[in-house]
Amino acid sequence: MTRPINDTFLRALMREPTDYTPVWLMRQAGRYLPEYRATRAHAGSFMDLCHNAAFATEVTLQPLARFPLDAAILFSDILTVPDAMGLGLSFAEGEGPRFASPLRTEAAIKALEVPDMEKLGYVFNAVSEIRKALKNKLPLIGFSGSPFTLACYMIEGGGSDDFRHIKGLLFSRPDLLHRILDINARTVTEYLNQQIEHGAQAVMIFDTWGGILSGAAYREFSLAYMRQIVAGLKREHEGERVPVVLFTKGGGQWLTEMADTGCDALGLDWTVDIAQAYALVGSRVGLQGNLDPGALMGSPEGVAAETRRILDAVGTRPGHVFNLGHGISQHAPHDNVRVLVDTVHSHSRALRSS
Ligand code: 1CP
Repeated sequence: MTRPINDTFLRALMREPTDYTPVWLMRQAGRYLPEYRATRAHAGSFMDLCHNAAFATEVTLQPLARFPLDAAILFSDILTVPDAMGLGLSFAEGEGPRFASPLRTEAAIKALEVPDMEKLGYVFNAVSEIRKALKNKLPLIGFSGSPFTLACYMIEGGGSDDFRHIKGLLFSRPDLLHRILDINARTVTEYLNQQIEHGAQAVMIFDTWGGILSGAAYREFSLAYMRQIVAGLKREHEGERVPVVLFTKGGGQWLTEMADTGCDALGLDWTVDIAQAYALVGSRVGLQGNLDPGALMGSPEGVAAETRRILDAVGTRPGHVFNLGHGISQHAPHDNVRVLVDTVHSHSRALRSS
């Protein structure tokens, strides 16, 4: 009913045949684009961009105006969720995110609650505005952080090199970490369902830090809660399937278990051999990835060769969405991004016709 005119991305996630391999890039709207830096300078802080639906829409559309990408992703951040829980998010200039009130005491953890979704109303407004602006040309991806990845920021109070606070809690008071994760999982389920209600046509769960865990801890503290979310998501909206993509950076060892959660597709980081991933789970889920983002720092010829290598490994099997293995660097040259997108489209068409 409301299928986008270009539905290649949705079809590939569902492992349906496509004329070519669709492509989008994690963090495709961001600082590598001069037009993003201009809007950001005009809007003020990064969160000012997120709070204002007009700015969020403008920034979401910028990479699509420049490159023939096959999907749009909501411009927002995973940290909107702990901000709505009252942890006090700020972005210091030139530094990463900071929380004024990280979860460091039992009392703070016991006081944590699922926030009123009205506090995240600005995100849902942005979803509605972006859908309108896309005029059904391309599908819109909604997203959230995983319960564990959100907990990393909530407990550490920002980015971390060693994750010592969350690991300390995990190995001394796992009951308290489970309380946080349960609240995060219930919040993320509602948050993603609201994004779907407002028009997100696929959703992705970013588990950026699940890969810092042992296999046993990953199953207990990250995967179990993503499984709970997948089970609670609205999988159909306006008569169309809404695919769910799970991405654990560093999760290459756990692809089979990730596929068992009932998700539709898995994101792969660049350390995974995509042909092996196909052999393991490619008959059950779509696969999204997995160019090393560092390849964009090389020559255009190198970008094209590395892109073709991944496409050749997949061949003509359905179910592949091309992406980077993690977010694009702010230093990536746009000419290389163009070569990447054009090579995905031309080489995947050539493979299908040979
Ligand atoms: O203008 C600026 O300075 C802000 C830079 C920036 C941007 C462009 C941040 C701060 N967030 C974003 C947008 C963003 N974040 C998107 C937008 C959609 C897109 O175009 O893809 C998405 C999907 C995210 C998700 C996100 N934020 C993740 C998960 C994915 C990943 O990259 O691993 C994580 C871990 C964050 C936290 C975050 N937000 C921003 C920064 C610099 C960070 C990393 C902090 C750290 O750990 O050091």
